[in-house]
Amino acid sequence: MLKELKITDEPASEDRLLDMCKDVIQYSVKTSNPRFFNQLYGSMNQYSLAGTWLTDALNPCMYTYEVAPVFTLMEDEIYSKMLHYVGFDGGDAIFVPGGSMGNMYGMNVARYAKFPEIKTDGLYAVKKPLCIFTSEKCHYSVMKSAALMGIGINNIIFVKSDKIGKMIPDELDRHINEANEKGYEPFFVNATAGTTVLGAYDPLDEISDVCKKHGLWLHVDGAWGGSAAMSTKYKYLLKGIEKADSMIWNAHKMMGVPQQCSIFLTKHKGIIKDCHSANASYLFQPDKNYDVSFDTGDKSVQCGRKVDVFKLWMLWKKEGDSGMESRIDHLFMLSRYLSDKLKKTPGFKLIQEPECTNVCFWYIPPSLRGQQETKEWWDKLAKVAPAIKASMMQCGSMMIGYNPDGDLVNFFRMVLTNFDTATEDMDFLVQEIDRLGRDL
Ligand code: ABU
Repeated sequence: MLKELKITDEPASEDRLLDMCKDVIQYSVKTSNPRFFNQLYGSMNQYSLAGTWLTDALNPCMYTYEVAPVFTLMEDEIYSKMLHYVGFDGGDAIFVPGGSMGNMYGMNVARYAKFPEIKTDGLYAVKKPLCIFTSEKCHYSVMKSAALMGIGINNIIFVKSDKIGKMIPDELDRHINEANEKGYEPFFVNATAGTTVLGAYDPLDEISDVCKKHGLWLHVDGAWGGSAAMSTKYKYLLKGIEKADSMIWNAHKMMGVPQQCSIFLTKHKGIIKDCHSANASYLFQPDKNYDVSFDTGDKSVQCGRKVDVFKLWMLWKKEGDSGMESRIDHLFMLSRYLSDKLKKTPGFKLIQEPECTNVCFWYIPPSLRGQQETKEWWDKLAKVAPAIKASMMQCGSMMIGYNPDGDLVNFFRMVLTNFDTATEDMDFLVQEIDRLGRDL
């Protein structure tokens, strides 16, 4: 197939293209398989898929109401529902291409709120160096955003997390005081609702009190764990979210919508547009024959913006709020089922009780069981997850990610995002890891 990827002078026949499509399917990872646990997404819903196909067939662009009238109104409906779930009623929102961009929006809008002059005069408008705060377990996009926005990675102050990965609010308070004393200009705190690896939820209620005390913008990276807001049973994990200023929430993760589907939300109506607008007169003419407040293009840092709403709207409309809640609860149930099973099964060691739907654990092969946990032992254990992963990829039975984290050597990070996954798949996973790893 590789040599067929080359585009040459010769046109290809339709038959050849069809063969290529079959090859593409054969050699691609089937991320909607209920045993794909590798990443923070992976699911397929027929209504969402239909929404995607129809969107692409219509090929609209979201910048103006005149070319995307229905999808603009649909976005408004989705925004008001999501804003309501997190207590930002009356706020504002915009679809963005992924969680990383959403975190950058949070940082940019926060900076605009405190220093609007930076939009026109650049960073020189502020005399002191800007700084921001985030936990040591935050997503790496916080670093990318700080670099891109001219804040600088060295001006990110990383706040210590506790042993299960939650930011320590007293440490945040201490760092803010210290930064003020050193002559920095703090403006932004990023908290995480569902960290990428361990799935920890930062204590938003306490963090928001610290932010209020110091007059700082609180942004919540809920790209992964934000969907808990839809669950009566698990929304306690987001306690205090309504006191935050902004949030990113990825529907393509726990809500099971196809990639990409990310929504940046803020409780401050109007600020997204004020911060990003450039008033292109060829696109946003004020004298159109409709209410131009329906043109959303100037809220976005993009010009062309793909329609991401329809695939989400189709799923949500089909399921209703209650169906969406059951789907989220199902994933949480599976994570608790798996962690209980791992605790009872010889050779498995749970890293910590799951808060979100990530379940992190080591598999200890019989050759390493019952021994002293010396440095050499941990070095050997570090090689187990990569070896099992290689075998599972070879036989194609399932796909799970692994990684080290801080002092913890390579462990499996099981991620539950697919509503078609069942408890039987959890039983299979445990047996399969043991089958692939018992002779290591
Ligand atoms: N925010 C993207 C996370 C990628 C992953 O760990 O699956």
